[in-house]
Amino acid sequence: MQYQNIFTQIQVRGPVEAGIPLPRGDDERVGTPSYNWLAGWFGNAQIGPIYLGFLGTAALISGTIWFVIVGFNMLASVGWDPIQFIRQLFWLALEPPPAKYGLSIVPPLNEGGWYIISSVFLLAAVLLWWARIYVRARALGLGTHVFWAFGAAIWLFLVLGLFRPILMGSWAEAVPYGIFPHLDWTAAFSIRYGNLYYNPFHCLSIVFLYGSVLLFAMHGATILAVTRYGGERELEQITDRGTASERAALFWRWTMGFNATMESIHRWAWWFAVLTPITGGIGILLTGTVVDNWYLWGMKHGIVAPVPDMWPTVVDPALGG
Ligand code: 07D
Repeated sequence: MQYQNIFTQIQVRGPVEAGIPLPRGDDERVGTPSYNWLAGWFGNAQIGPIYLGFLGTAALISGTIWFVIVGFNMLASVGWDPIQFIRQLFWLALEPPPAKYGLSIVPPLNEGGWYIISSVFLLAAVLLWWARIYVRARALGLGTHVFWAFGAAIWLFLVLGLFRPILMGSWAEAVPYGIFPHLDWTAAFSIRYGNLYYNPFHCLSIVFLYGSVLLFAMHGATILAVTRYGGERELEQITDRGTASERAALFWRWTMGFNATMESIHRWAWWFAVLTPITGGIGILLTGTVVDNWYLWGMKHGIVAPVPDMWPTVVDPALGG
């Protein structure tokens, strides 16, 4: 007999699982559950039922309105030509209002008005979904860790699109909606403020981003490596001896002299993940408000070496008349 654990690629086709009963009879799960072979490749083969409820439905509707407004503005920008819409999709954008409108919430529709309207729906969608995560976790008797982690991402989202533009006095500071345009925005932002690499909070954010990647790779690889001993049943194994978990822990202790525990590795991962956008948001909020040029800031604080005094003084040709 070969040992089969629940961490296998075998797709079990038993009776569908309906989920635990919900309190106060608020069971609004919809959809008839079914099995999908492709879904089983990536996760659980069972699809549905899904709980939508008020918050979920409102979030999806609001998010769809944002998406459609952005899409139609892009379509309008190519003269309503569907072929050009597809061809140029990655370059198209719905831009925020120009700086001359400041923080006005009613600029002309085709000069950022649609951007403001769509942003209200995006904000509502994200916040409604955030509330949904809290309510669902509570209803299922879970902790609220996912809610707080999503809150960390929302912090950066709000800094980029709401808090910083307000502090700077203009919606023009916000990020455009579009694939390449939002990348161009990050590049222009970095250049405008003297190279974001010298922003210590951007540094920290990258540390936590890459750190998250490293921790996730280490943990994922460790669990895969001990799956033949049932390593995915992490919680049951925390206190047991001779289990997959203990072997996994010993691998790391004997490799690098120290090991996380089955519980602590998940706290490490959670903190690294949430600190990525938390430190990132601080860095963006300081940019243009407190610090105007991160390169010069770095020079002032001894991070950037001063330019050596070895070149003749260059006079700006534009001043020559
Ligand atoms: C963006 C916010 C939360 C998102 C939410 C979702 C929707 C709906 C719609 C599905 C991710 C909202 C929902 C929009 C979706 C549909 C239909 C979280 C976000 C709630 N950088 N950089 C970071 C690196 C450079 C720049 C963070 C690396 C250049 C700017 C991260 C490099 C320049 C900003 C990071 C590098 C530059 C950042 C993001 C290398 C020019 C930010 C963390 C190797 C390109 C952001 C402090 C994150 C930030 C940010 C990494 C280079 C600009 C660590 C690895 C020098 C302007 N950069 N970067 O979790 O926080 O994002 O900066 O070169 O604003 Mg950077």
